[in-house]
Amino acid sequence: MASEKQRSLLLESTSRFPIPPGVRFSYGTAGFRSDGLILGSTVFRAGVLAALRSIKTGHAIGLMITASHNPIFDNGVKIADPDGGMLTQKWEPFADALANAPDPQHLLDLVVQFAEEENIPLCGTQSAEVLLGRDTRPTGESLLETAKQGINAIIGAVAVDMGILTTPQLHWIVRSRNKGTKASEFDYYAQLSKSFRCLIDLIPENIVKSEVDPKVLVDGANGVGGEKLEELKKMLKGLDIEVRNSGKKGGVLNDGVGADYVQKEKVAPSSFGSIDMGLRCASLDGDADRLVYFHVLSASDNSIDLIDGDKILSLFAVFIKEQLSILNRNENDDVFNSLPARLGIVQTAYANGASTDYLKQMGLEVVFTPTGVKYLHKKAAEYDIGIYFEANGHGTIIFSEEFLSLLHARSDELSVSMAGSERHKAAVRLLAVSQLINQAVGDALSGLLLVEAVLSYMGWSIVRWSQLYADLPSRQLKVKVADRNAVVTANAETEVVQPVGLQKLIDTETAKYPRGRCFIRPSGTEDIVRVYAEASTQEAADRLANSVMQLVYQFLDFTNSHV
Ligand code: 16G
Ligand code: MG
Repeated sequence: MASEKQRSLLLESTSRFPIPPGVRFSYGTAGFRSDGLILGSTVFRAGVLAALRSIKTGHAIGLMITASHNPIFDNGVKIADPDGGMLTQKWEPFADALANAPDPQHLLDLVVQFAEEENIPLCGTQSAEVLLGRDTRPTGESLLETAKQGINAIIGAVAVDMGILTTPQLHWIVRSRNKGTKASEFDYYAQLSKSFRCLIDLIPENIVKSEVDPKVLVDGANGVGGEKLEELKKMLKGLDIEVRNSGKKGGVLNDGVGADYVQKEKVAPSSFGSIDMGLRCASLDGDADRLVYFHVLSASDNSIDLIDGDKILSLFAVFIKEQLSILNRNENDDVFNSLPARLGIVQTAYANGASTDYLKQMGLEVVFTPTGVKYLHKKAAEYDIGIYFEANGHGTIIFSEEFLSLLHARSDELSVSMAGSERHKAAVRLLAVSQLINQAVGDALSGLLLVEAVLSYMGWSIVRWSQLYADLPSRQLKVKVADRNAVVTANAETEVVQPVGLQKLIDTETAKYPRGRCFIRPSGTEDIVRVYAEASTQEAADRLANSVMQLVYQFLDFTNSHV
């Protein structure tokens, strides 16, 4: 039961942040997002929710103020669960209901009812901790203050302002704090730089290094990622990083820059051009949870060869598979015993078909989930080592706790019986990867360092990496319809189940094109339906996408006129 004091505190605090009329907020794929100026009530309520989640779990929760790759005047809020992952999906309907409660009394009723259902005590003796972070957007500071008020509206909850952070840094900090390991921003840099150094120190001597350019140029999207990369750089040895679009020289966040722009438009971001031809370039998104690479192709225009999340995933898969096979190589030693590991690759329907073919040819197990990190991460966690990436550059590698402790034990054994052997080094490398790569969520900074370490290990230039396989030409289209939720999909978004009959026509259309593949899904972040098509030529992919777009119009107009 909620105490009287709690009830009146919540009523009084909520009344200070009325919801704007005529707007409906939706938790969407990864949190609330909209124009930053109308987000006060939503962020306040997200603060309330985070405090309740902390009471429920008995651990610290993260609350991040960011709108990722959206334009600068948008803002948003993402919530991190105790393990550093996304807020449990079970609470999403509550988040939606809370954000849209029309007045303080409705909100109080919702909270009281939910707290009863979830057994969350609100009697005044509970405690809760919420760690807050924000990116560099102009509305960030005041929204963070608003979130604090939401947290403080729950008796016993404490808000800890961690200041400006990347989204993955906050997730990492939440996870580390709850695990009882070192958890400050400085600790994050220290762990990343130490594990990176370890991987570099273990590069075999016989690698031909001449192919690898010593320098990487990084587009910081004029956001928090560029700023934090400058911090990380100070602690790194063995890598030359030049940060551009760090936001310091007046560029606008996500405006003609950043991973989303580069990946969608397939052009170089601003401040990059023909002068960089052939050099290894990377791009972060606005809150640094996405990473793509590219190199500039032409002196006359801004065209690039894009190396997207699928190819980053493939590079990581090659490296991890190799380390596992070295670790389990029988070198006729007396003490041989293998450490089998289930290695799983997780992709979405947006993964280029050529990447999936390549990974399967390597003998890897590839599985698919719907779009959105919460789905991929959960699936990847079913393996000893799960590697997941979306084509847009969001992904990471996760190691199960069980496998990590076996690996630690094996590394200790080998350090006695076979110190300095390749098998021992492989164990140490895998442990270093588990420290370097963010286990909580996709992280452009840690991903960048792992790419750099693996390329050095392989002795590969960016061109060699890009040649792992050739992407199939693809096309994405946005279709504006009256109600995007009229589209319901199944089988990891590859099949339309509603409107009935549409999938059959998509199949017929797709079958006309060699290597054709096409799917549609309602966006979780924009009010549109997305069409994705790929085929053996660009022209064919374009035509397939266009004809399926026409089908969507036909069907959704039909659907709407009969609702
Ligand atoms: C969000 C998701 C991203 C997904 C994208 C799809 C997280 C942290 N972010 O940005 O993974 O690819 O939405 O957007 O989950 P869409 O639904 O508009 O296509
Ligand atoms: Mg992002």
